This record gives sequence, C-alpha cells and structure tokens, in this order.
Amino acid sequence: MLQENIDAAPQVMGVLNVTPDSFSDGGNFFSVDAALKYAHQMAEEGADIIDIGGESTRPGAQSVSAQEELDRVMPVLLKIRAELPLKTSVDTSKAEVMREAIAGGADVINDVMALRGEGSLAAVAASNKVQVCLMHIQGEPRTMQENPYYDDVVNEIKAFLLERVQVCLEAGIASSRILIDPGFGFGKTVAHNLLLMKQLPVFTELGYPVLVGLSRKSLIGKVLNKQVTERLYGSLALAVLAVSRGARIIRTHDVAATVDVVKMTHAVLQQT
Ligand code: 9MG
Repeated sequence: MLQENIDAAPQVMGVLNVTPDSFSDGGNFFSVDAALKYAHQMAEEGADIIDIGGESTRPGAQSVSAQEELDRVMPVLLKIRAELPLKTSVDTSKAEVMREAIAGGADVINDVMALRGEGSLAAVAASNKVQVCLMHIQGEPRTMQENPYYDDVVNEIKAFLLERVQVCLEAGIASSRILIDPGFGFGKTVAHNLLLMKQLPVFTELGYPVLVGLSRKSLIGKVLNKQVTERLYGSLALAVLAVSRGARIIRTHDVAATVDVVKMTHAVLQQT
C-alpha cells in the first residue's frame, strides 16, 4: 500500500535574481513588476521559498553598494511578503542588507560567505527568528574559480561548516535556525563538486538541514558539454541525487520541473 506522507518532502527554493548580470538569468527580472510576476509564477509552480538576490555571485561579477542592493531587493521582498503565502529568503553577505531584510520579514538569510562579513553575525543574532544558510566558498565570488585547491575537499568543507555553526551558536543563534550548504560551484573544480555530491551524506548527517544549489551550474555544462540554457536535465539528475542523499532544500531556476522530481524522489524514499 502507498504509504502516506510521514516526513515532509524537501523544500524547493526558487531563484529570483534582481540583478542586471546574474549567472544564467541575468537581467530577466530587473524591474519590480517583472520580478513580482515571476515570483507569482514560481509560487504557482510549487516553490516553498523564494530566494531574492540583488548582487550576482557569479565568478567575475561586479560588486554593488549596500544601498544599491537594498534598492533592488527590498521592494521585491515587501511585495512578495504582501502578496504570496510562501517563505522568503534574501541572498546577501552585507550586514546592512541583512538587517533591513530581517526587519522587512525575510524568513531566511542566505549568505554565501557564512556570516563572515563585518557585522553580519550580529545582524542575524539580533533576530530571534530568522533562519540563516551558512554556505562554504573557497575565496570570494570574484576569484573563486582561479585554481581551487583542497587536500581533502569533503573534510575541509565539513570542518569549515562546523566551525561556522559553532560561531553562530556562541553568538546566540539557535541550532534550529541554522542551515548548511557545501556550496557547489563556489571555489570548486568539477571533480570537487562531483565528489561532494557523492559524499553528501557526510553533510546531511551533521544534524542541520542541508541546502544545495546545483541548478544550471557550470559543472553540468562541463560534464555534459551543454550551454547554460541546456542544463535542465543535468540539474534535475543532481536534484534527485541530492534528495536521495538527504538534502532538505533544493535551490533552483526551474521550479515546476524540480518540484516534480523532488516529490517523486521523496515518495520513493518514504516507502518502507
Ligand atoms: C546565491 N547562491 C548561488 N548558488 C548558491 C548555492 O549553491 N547555495 C546557496 N546557499 N546560495 C547560492
């Protein structure tokens, strides 16, 4: 007999980049109206969370001021919160943006620098509610793909994430508010990324929900020899592998397809 849902399925986080130059969809949602329309579409397609980003993290991207990031992100965050019943996440590494986003009701701060920026730990610790995603990156977005090197990629990233979790706990952030992310594509070669996926249980067994972002990334382009617009099937294959290895949140540009593969994979995993 088909067993009913015991544990909730992993969540799908839809990417909403409000930047002129983001990886894979740069410029598409740069106006508030276009961003909002796309947020509604992702909600209809079954997204659980929308991750709003006002500064591109792709290699070589230009950095922007906190004010510019706020001007891009805040109107979209506030409108989504007013119009849609789903969770919101703000992808930022700046304390000022974090503080405003938290005041504006963001549910998650998604920080690719794992709260190492000036004032960002305090900004998150000052809230008693917001969740934080601590992601691993080697280097910084601008230069991260210049010869990434590890002696032991899995254990070095595990140690980094555990150290950042400890810093958060000591700052008073409850363990229930912490998500971790090995940071696929952030200062990693294709081989590093593939090994991280193979060994994902090392992270999912740490006791913190694991978020992964694999959607349309260059590792897929390199393995399959596909342009960014042709990476859906590769992204979905990785989403299936991530869910079957225990990931709890899948960050994606392709919400409808990802929702289906996440639900299908989860249904199989639920069977006893
Ligand atoms: C902002 N961003 C781009 N890729 C990402 C990933 O893999 N994880 C997280 N947490 N954020 C990401």
